[in-house]
Amino acid sequence: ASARQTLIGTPPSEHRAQLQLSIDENGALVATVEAAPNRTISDAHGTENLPGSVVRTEDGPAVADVAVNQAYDGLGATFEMLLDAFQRNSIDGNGSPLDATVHYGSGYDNAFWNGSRMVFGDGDGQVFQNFTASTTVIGHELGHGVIQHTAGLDYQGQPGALNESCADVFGALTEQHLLGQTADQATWLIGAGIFTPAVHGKALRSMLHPGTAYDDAELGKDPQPADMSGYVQTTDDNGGVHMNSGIPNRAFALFAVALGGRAWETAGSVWYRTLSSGLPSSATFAQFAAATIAEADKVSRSTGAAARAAWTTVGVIK
Ligand code: ASN
Ligand code: ZN
Repeated sequence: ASARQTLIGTPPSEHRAQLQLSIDENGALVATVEAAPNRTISDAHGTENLPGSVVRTEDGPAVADVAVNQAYDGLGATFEMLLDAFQRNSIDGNGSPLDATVHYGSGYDNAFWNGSRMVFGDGDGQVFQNFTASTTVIGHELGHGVIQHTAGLDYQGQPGALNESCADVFGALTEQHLLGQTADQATWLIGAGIFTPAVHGKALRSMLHPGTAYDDAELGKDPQPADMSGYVQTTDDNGGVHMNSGIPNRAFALFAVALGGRAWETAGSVWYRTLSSGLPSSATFAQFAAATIAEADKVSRSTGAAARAAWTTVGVIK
């Protein structure tokens, strides 16, 4: 222990992290981050006042309110995925606390990352129910925090759609990691379980089959394009960030399924390294594709070829 502390120092105690050094079977030095989450869940009690009152803290017992426990567990699942898959200690990579507010607003039909915390509405009860019910939604919102601390993709146009897509990637990987699913076992759905039974639909989005997540009399049809021929030019929603994200979402899912195995260990690590290796915040689809292919090529020729094939299928590269 003393040799380790001499080498790397002792992390501040509030970060609750420890770097473990070991020698692997090839004699190489391996560094592993050992860390624990630091969660605080607050309740806005149906108002739009943040943060609201604290209702559950780290290592505190489960409470009577299901939404509080769902948020607590979903934050934990995301934390564990980031640590296990990418050796990333929380949102900022340095043990940042995980803060969330539930019961935000009245009949509030969304969840969001506000730059420092996750905020969850209860839904209007007609179309949406409680947004904490979906691990993919929680992983998505926390993923926005990771993106903010890495590539910082601009929330507009193509970099905005990449920001949305990468948040979906973190959401999907969180659920797959929690359930121990391989890429071919996964649903690749984002937000399954937040529609009320009245809605004709499976989820908010489908990463593998964009445009097929719902088809409902009230909501309409899932508008996501599956390739560049359907790219949506609009000034709504920061340039259609939640629509055009379907294109890179499908590239990721196709890549992960082609590689097989656990997506957080394969395709996920290629995407994560792309986000954290100097990608410009203004990256276009083509720039992002080239960067993921460069990272995939470092893994192996076949990994690079699979990445190229996926981006070709969705029409981003020729
Ligand atoms: N749930 C949405 C998202 O995280 C909220 C938003 O558009 N800001 O993308
Ligand atoms: Zn988002």
